Amino acid sequence: MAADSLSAPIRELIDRLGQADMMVGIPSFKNAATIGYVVRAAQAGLVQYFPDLRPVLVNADAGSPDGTQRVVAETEPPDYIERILLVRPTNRLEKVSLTYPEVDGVGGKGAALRTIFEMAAALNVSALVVVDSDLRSIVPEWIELLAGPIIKGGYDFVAPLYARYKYDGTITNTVTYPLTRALYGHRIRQPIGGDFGVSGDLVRHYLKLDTWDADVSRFGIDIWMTTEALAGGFAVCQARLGAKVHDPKDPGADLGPMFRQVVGTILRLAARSPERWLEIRGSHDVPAYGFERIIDPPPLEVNSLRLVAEFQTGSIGMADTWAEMLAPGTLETVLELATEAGTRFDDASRRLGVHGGDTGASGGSGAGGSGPGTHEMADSLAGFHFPDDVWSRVIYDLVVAVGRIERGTEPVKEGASSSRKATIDRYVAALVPIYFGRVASFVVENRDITTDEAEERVERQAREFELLKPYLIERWNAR
Ligand SMILES: Nc1nc2c(ncn2[C@@H]2O[C@H](COP(=O)(O)OP(=O)(O)OP(=O)(O)O)[C@@H](O)[C@H]2O)c(=O)[nH]1
Ligand SMILES: [Mg+2]
Repeated sequence: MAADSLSAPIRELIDRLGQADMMVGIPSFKNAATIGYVVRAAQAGLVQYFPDLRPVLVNADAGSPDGTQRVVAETEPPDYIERILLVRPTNRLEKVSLTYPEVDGVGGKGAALRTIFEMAAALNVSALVVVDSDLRSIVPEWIELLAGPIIKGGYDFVAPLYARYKYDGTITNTVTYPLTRALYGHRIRQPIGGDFGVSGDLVRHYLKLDTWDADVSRFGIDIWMTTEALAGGFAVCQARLGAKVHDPKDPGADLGPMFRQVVGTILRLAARSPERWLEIRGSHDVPAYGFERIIDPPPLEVNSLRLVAEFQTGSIGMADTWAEMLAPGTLETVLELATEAGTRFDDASRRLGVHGGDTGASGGSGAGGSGPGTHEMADSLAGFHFPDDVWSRVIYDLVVAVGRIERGTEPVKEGASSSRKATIDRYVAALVPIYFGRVASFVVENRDITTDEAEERVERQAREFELLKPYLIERWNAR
């Protein structure tokens, strides 16, 4: 990471606070509607579970125009704990809301977290808990679940474990979980969950790394934190948090940029440091803290028609890039699948009576009564199947392709590093429609099964990644 970039007001804040034992950090961008609840839960958790520590809550906001920071400033901790329990916190709970500076001209979730890391290091905290500001399902116990393993168990990194609806977390399910598991050998089910516990040691380690880039300043931050914790040999565990309920996103409509930032980051990290994964075979469980829960997370709408349509369109506009980044065998299969996606889209839209680019209500929801719903769309595409092994090869081909660019043998001419970055960005952008095809297949095949049963399909795919790791290694070494 580049040199410490704390602004004068943030320095003054640190001087005023002096020292803290534990920090809850909350990045935000236009979350006025939900952040008050998150702040109340975090404050209650700090008082209830860690009454003897010096706590501080830091909200790093993007300068949201919707009053997010005001909500944070005005949110008082609930008083029921002290009224009912004989708990008298030893120290006053400090709470600050600030506008974080950009990192090298880039703002985003990662830039917000970087300010949080710098403050945590400056205040010398032993544990930092970060939670998203759009959470509806956080309860005070999350603070204990994420910080307890650090403060009482000696762990350095606590990743979340939650029940998510079968169609939520598609970037996690299709890429970050199986790839992290196969590359580094740790079965961390939610490597980009957004809610983490980090030890003071690991925060200091993060601040010394030189792998921070523009994608990390945005949504690449979560996978960067997880990967660097694993690569640094830190003690890692998971915490069972129950359900993750947050602002829902339809993969086809909302997740393109996030996909590029997250997947760009995981690929770059893998390609830059092959010694971290070349020798690793198989995988092992990562211990989990917290009582198991039985919860049905609320459903999420997915427009699978749009997903197959974009897959097919991608095969036309991006065929040249696909040919550069995929192995010939993979390319051939992917092109066949994309053609099939187009045919199925045409059939399905005829049957459902939707035309051209109009694939139904925005977000795919049929709830408004306009256009087909999630299940109906998936049903109309019945039989569409993007196999696990093909998807694994696609991702492994990308690792190899990004490696070729990152460690390029061409002489470093002026601007070479920026043109390398542009090429990688182009590859990752061209992966998006293929990811859409893979997600469509997941939705279609799992439309009639429960979230628990769909979990078994995610595991099956993760095992396929492990099984095919020799394919990656062979191609990597053959370059
Ligand atoms: N400070 C800051 N925070 C951001 C920015 N973008 C997103 N965030 C915060 O990052 C957290 C996660 O963002 P979400 O948009 O909910 O993304 P997500 O939940 O990880 O994504 P999905 O699981 O795919 O839905 C939330 O607390 C956001 O407020 C940003 O530009 N600046
Ligand atoms: Mg969210």
